[in-house]
Amino acid sequence: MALIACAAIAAHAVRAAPAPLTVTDPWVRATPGSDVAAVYMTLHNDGDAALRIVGVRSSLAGHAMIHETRLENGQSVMRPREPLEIPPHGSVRLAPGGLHVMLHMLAHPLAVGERVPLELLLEGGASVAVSAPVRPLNAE
Ligand SMILES: [Cu+2]
Repeated sequence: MALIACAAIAAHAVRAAPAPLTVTDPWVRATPGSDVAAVYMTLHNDGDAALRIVGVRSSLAGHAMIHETRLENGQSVMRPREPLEIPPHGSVRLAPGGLHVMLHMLAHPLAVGERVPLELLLEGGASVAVSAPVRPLNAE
């Protein structure tokens, strides 16, 4: 009986534990006439262990994943960057010209001021919800 009670408490603790991930200043760059868009934000790990983002989902996009823009042979290219690790008590910035969440197959063209829901999927099963407002194409 005591064993069953312990197992139940442990299962509850795992499910209830919030990920120590703080997301600040999320935003999406509007891309008129396109069904792709890039999402930017700053991620901060408030915990003592590294966090790894292993995937991203959005109800507004058929496919979402973390990309990194890099210069290769003088050309700007985008490459998948998953998992993305955030060191203990460290920050990772997703910003124009670097890391971003790439949204593909958008359900509709994004309007400035609209909010895009995202779910960051962490290694171990936790997830963090993000609501990113859409800013104009010329936003920095
Ligand atoms: Cu991209």
